[in-house]
Amino acid sequence: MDEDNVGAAAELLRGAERVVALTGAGISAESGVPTFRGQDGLWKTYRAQELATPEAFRADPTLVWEWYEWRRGRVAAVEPNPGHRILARWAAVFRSFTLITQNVDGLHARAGSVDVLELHGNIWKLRCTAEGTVVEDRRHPLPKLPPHCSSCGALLRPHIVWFGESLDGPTITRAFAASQASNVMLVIGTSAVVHPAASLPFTAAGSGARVIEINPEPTPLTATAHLSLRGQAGLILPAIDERLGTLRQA
Ligand code: BJW
Repeated sequence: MDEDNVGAAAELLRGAERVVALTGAGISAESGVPTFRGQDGLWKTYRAQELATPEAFRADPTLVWEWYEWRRGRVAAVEPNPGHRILARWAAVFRSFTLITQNVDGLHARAGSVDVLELHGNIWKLRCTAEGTVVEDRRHPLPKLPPHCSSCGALLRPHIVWFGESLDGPTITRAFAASQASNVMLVIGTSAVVHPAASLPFTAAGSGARVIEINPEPTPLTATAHLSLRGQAGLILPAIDERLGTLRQA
């Protein structure tokens, strides 16, 4: 691990009052949840346009649901890792700490984070395609595929933002406002290619925030980030946390 960069990240965080963390699939990789892109990513085996679009769901709801059932099973079988847990703890360390995630796995909440801005929805929630009502349903496997709304009988869909769909207005508005107001923004485990989430760190940097990227690989954000820490989030976040503790005591 690059100890100098860990120290530099802790120094930036020590003086920060308003901190934002944006996470992507990489933070859950060490828990055993597959990422989307890259060597072992989901999109290597499955084609996004056949599964993660409203058109795919309209064409074959059972196929799409089978894929989500498989993913619900994987997520149910894993635990949050030290990266999730440090971010949950940091809510009490900084005057203002906003956690924004692109992940739908709910692992941040299971690690103890509250008020997480889930930009792309949640795999444990189902939405009625007719009424738009959202219900939480943690059963796995679901008794019947595809599931239907108990009130009107219409198809239920995963409460997830697919390609070409709009993000929840209040959630993305809060995410941009927090990014714009931040002193430091951590960008952890995202390939930084899916918008509008990928625009958040650029908004933060443009408003004067220091941007710290944590990722084993370079991304389109790397050139703009003030610090890039190469490696696994589950190792780097605890290392920063330890250094931060030492600095705060000094
Ligand atoms: C580790 C690690 C370890 C590994 N530690 N790190 C502007 C420009 C161009 C296009 C658009 C634009 N605005 C909108 C668009 C269209 C589109 C888009 O962005 N397309 C681009 C791909 C080109 N966006 C949308 O359609 C969005 N809707 C929208 O904007 O509506 C209005 C509109 C529509 C159309 C045109 C214009 C406006 C909706 C986006 C919804 C994204 N949904 C998905 C799928 C959900 C389905 C599901 O989960 O089942 O969300 S896509 C998928 O990608 C998923 C993720 O949340 C998202 C981001 O992926 P993430 O998290 O970055 O994961 P990976 O796998 O890409 O990267 C993992 C990273 O971790 C890697 O970098 C690894 O190196 C790293 N890593 N181990 C730390 N241990």
